[in-house]
Amino acid sequence: MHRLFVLAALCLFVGCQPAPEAPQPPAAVVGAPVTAGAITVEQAAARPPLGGQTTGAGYFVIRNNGDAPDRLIGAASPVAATVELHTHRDDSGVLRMERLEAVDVPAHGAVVFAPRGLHLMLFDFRPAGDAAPVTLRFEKAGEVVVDFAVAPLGAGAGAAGDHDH
Ligand SMILES: [Cu+2]
Repeated sequence: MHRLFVLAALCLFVGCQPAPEAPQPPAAVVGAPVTAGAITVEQAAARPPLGGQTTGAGYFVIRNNGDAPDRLIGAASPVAATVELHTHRDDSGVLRMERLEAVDVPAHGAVVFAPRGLHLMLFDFRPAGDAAPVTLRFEKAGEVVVDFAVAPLGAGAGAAGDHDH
């Protein structure tokens, strides 16, 4: 009787009982959609710097599944010195880049970051391996960490005079 009690007490201390599970972050799947609040970011891909350059570009789709508009107000990455929001502007037939302070994401809408349009500009971009974590900062949804798939743009898409990003 006494002995049983001692054994049971011992069990509590040495872990006969299943220990409470330490929370594990979900395994990151590169390029998989990431959701925070009403915002979902999907198809995230980053182009590494071309030969002799140090800047890369990031592309993705933002979906706002909510009833209120949100805004992308900044971005950062541990593998880039600076990350800026850029767009391209047609300046008398010449595509020029322009830095944006923020990008509106309408309620129940989507915004596409794609070559020759909106893009993330990653300065001094040094991705390690085939994924680069980038934190996108939204006014309402807060910070969303997305693993960008790092790959040069497909041969077909990059061939037609898609010079820089
Ligand atoms: Cu740019």
